[in-house]
Amino acid sequence: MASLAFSSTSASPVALRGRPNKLAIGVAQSGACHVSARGSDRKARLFITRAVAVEKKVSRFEDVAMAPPDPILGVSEAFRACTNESKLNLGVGAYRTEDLQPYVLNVVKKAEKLMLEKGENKEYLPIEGLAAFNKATAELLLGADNHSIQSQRVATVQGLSGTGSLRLAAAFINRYCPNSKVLISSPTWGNHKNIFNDAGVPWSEYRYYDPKTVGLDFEGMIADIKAAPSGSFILLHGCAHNPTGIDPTPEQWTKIADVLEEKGHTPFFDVAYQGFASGSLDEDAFSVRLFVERGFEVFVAQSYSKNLGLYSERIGAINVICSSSGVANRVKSQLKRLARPMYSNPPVHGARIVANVVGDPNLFSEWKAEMEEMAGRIKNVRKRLYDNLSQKDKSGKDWSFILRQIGMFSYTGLNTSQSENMTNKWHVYMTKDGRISLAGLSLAKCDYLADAIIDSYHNVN
Ligand code: PLA
Repeated sequence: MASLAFSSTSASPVALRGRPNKLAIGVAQSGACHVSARGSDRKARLFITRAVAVEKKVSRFEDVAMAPPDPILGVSEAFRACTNESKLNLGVGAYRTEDLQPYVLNVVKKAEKLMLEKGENKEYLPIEGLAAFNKATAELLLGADNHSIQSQRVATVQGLSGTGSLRLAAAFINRYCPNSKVLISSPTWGNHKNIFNDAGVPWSEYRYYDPKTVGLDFEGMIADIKAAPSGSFILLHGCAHNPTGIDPTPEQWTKIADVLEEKGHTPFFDVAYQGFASGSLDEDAFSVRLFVERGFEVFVAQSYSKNLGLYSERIGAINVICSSSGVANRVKSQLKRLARPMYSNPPVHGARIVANVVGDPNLFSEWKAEMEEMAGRIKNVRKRLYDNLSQKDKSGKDWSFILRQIGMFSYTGLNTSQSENMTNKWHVYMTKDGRISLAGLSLAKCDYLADAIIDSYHNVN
């Protein structure tokens, strides 16, 4: 008789499969029983081997630490878990209707209907993505008659929305400009740092936001860009800077271009809000077009999450405007080479939606009208919030900076504890840097939000 520290029935590998390993050990330790080894020592050894294997397999990942929740997407998780009726999700930049419901654009529904009627197949796309999409996206960004397009100097590769496009460009920088640094604004969209960290690209910050004026620290920005090693990549938000909502003026953009030229830096634009900031696609592309016009080689990551509401379709692009068509061809070939082992080729659905909307004059003008409407709703909410704050706050504080900010967000100036008070006391879910997404706010809720902001600002240090 052999005494084994497990039950021959319940501790069988099949029975254990799918159970948490800790439970398996519990069984192994407490369920001691006798198993007959008569007839076959081998059988008994097998059981022992299995038991040892089970015990050893606590987990090879036991030392993996819990990752912190994402500072932006984690806010939505916390919001979903909250049961308070007044709760508001002003964390992630996702457009909501006045009833605070997600919005699918009518042009998207129409394009999808067209796509269904065409009955297109689901074959793999080429690595660089859907040709009609790539053409449309570069034209939207630069203008169809832009010289860089006419002379085939633009390398466009469809990406996994803005994030995936930024990540692909970061991988390119890591491989082909390994000693270059990327300069990012302080503050910036939090994921920029993760993207460059994971791609192994060194980065540092340039001054951008001045808390004293709640405006742009233009002098600081220029000084830091000047001080960066020549040939750095300077990450710029094409429009509607996230999180501050503060953009340089056209004159300031020109000065920024002068400094980049002087230092031999390469501009790298993140364009996540084209058309969403001002309501006009062309106006919001001003900064990018200025740099292209001036003859820079430019990186531009684009996203259709916000302007077409295609958040979960993961549709965007990376464009590299090069000095010759030969360089553009080679750059594109290397972007494809980087994409292939990462995700092979991009998804087709969102690309077809964009291509159909942009390619059809009626849908295109309908899209522009819908975009204006969305941008307009956000502007109305911004104004109402400002009105409520200035009427209710008797301290004399000037809230007019809210009106000067543009895009989806308002950077309220609330610090971490004040932002936490917004959530803990008022059930207003927002990022800890004091950013609120006005796209998730309704006119009806401005009054409540103003009370929450005034309380948090004046009563919490
Ligand atoms: N670049 C900037 C400046 C962004 O604000 C965002 C999205 C992206 C890129 C990436 O968007 P995409 O991958 O969906 O195209 N920022 C959001 C969402 C709206 C997020 O954090 O992912 C935000 O709440 O800041």
